[in-house]
Amino acid sequence: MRLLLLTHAFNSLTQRLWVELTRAGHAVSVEFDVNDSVTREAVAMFQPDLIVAPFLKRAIPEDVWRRHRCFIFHPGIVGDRGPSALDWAILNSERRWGVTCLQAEAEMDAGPIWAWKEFELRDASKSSVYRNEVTDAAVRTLHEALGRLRAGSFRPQALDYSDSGVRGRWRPLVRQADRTIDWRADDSEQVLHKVRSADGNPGVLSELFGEAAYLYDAWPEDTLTGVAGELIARRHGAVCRATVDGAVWIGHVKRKSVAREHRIKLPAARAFPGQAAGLPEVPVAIEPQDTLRTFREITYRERNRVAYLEFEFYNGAMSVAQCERLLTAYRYACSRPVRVVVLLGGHDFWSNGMHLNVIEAADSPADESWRNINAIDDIAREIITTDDRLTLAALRGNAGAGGVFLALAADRVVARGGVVLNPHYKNMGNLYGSEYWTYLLPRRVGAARAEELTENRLPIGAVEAAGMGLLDRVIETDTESFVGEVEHLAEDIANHDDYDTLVADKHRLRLENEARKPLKDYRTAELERMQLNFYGFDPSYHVARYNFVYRVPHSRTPLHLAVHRRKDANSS
Ligand code: COA
Ligand code: THG
Repeated sequence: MRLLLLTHAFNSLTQRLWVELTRAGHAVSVEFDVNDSVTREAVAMFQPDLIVAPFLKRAIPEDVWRRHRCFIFHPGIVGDRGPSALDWAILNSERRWGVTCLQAEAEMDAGPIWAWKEFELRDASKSSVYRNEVTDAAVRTLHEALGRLRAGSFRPQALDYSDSGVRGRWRPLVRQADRTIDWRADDSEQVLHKVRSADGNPGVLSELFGEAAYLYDAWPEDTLTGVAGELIARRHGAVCRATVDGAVWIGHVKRKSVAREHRIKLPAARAFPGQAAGLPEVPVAIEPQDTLRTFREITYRERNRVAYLEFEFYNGAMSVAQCERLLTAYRYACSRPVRVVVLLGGHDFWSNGMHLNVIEAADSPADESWRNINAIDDIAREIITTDDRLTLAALRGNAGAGGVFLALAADRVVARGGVVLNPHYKNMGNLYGSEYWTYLLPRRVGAARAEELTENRLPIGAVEAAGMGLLDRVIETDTESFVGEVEHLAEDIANHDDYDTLVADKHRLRLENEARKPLKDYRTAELERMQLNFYGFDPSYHVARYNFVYRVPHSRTPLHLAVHRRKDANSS
């Protein structure tokens, strides 16, 4: 079929559906929902058999949905309607939630239902539920709906609120007043809940250091206490605030009442540098000695001669300081009597490369970019040159740009089946990229494929990635069971009869490669190009980063996605 993905943005859900539909053999094109006339134009050009809308903020025009069937993917159970589905599900502490595929009609989200799936609502942020449970359920819903459409005889069910099985209902847009934190009354669980219901967007509007700010990235704290509402500590980028029954950490904030150039989401201590400096820095060991909860981005543990490093960096973005801490943690792992070091990344993202928001906020974004890329390169080099044990990158969540190549630094790379990779830099203003990608990518997929991947700038699914050798293996589970599977795999490697041979082979291969072309030469050549991106005459990278960080709305769909707008587009 010819499928048009009509969407507000090419976000993680849209990318996953793009991957699934392409894998199923459909001709897929993408149009951003910029305005009605652009949508009409796209439909006229592509002549889709079906329009798929995974992420829309506006109504599809009547002439479009009357002439073309449109599948809306709504992140709610049957009967749930409105623009804040997941926000309400979290605020109302729903136990089960779901995804519904309905056909667009005049009344928003009230059209006939083609398919739906439910899942247990995990205690996590809105965006985490969206990137995991909602995305996996949407994929299953999509395949079921397409099967029914193909079968021909299926009649979609009209929404009927008199049916006792219909639990959902219309809910309006969540207002800030619906989740205002009362620091003198709300306990820690209530604070966490409210922040999670609004994380990643729009955030909970509260106040910090006496100034209005949106809060994100909240973590529980089981030890520290203080007078409710007072800021009592800082750790790395986060600040700790006392509640009536304990305290919570706030990792990221966006200041509200400042000039536009300061209104971006940043680590809390970075957004309020002067004020945060006055708080006591409370250190934490990377190796938990108890089950007490606290803010800890990097976690180390080991079992049966395997080391596990998790790095729960918000949005997968890695600033200079975060890279330095990760490098220290990696070196610690390599100092331990372990045979395999597993790099688990974070729950939602393995890594998305350098921290574009922190770079944007720096006095000199060019200098900060330079420091950031070097800090990531230092980690990549340390992993590549680890010659006395084996390394495994295990991707629970997506990776993009430098984050993908950092994963390739490990000896083996495995991913959860639902993972989507973006192994390219060009979308960020023609960034050349580093992370030793010119060494790591061709040796896995060959020079031609490497060129294709970096030029096409398309997402690829874990299955396709494994097919071309970019990954070694796909593990088909959900995010929650993935780590258990990885533990089996890592222990198998550690206990393998040939373990010593594998390490010796790896060491020998590295020496051969080094003799052919020293690792530092790859880095030098990549960084020469990056220096041009950062300091050269062409400001594309700085412009693209600005647009990305400030979420400047798209004015058109890029041609690598809008196949129907390409001059060469005449294939099926
Ligand atoms: N630095 C800072 N923030 C980043 C980031 C980075 N490198 N990568 C992703 N993010 C943020 C996004 O801004 C977004 O923020 P939000 O909290 O305001 O929503 C969030 O992470 C990702 O949201 P989501 O909608 O799930 O992402 P996506 O699936 O649409 O996009 C990527 C995934 C990787 C394709 C996209 O985020 C991207 O292009 N990132 C930039 C990658 C890059 O160029 N890195 C620098 C080069 S090393
Ligand atoms: N039929 C048609 N178009 C659609 C849907 C449909 N477009 C997408 C929509 N379903 C699913 N998403 C939304 C998006 C917004 C709203 C409801 C469902 C909504 N928005 C408020 C408004 O427009 O006034 C304000 C929201 C805001 O400001 O964010 O109610 O079934 N044809």
